[in-house]
Amino acid sequence: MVRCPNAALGLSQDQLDKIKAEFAEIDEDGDGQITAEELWKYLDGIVDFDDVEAVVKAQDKDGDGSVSLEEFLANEAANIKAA
Ligand SMILES: [Ca+2]
Ligand SMILES: [Ca+2]
Repeated sequence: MVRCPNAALGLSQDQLDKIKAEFAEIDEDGDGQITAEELWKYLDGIVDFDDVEAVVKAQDKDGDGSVSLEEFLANEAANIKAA
């Protein structure tokens, strides 16, 4: 399991748990990486696959083609702060 980066992200334990649960739900094969395919399936195909791919690319900071829990957390934390 990844080390808890919540202090650095400024999230409460509650927010962190919710984000982790959401990540686990999207990560269908449980390998700790969200691919565009997994996110697209999670969204029930209601958006264009190209759009989902763009979202994954934007969140994929290390450029390995998928979103790790750390990348997902960083992105969600930014969203929460921006809200
Ligand atoms: Ca996965
Ligand atoms: Ca990545």
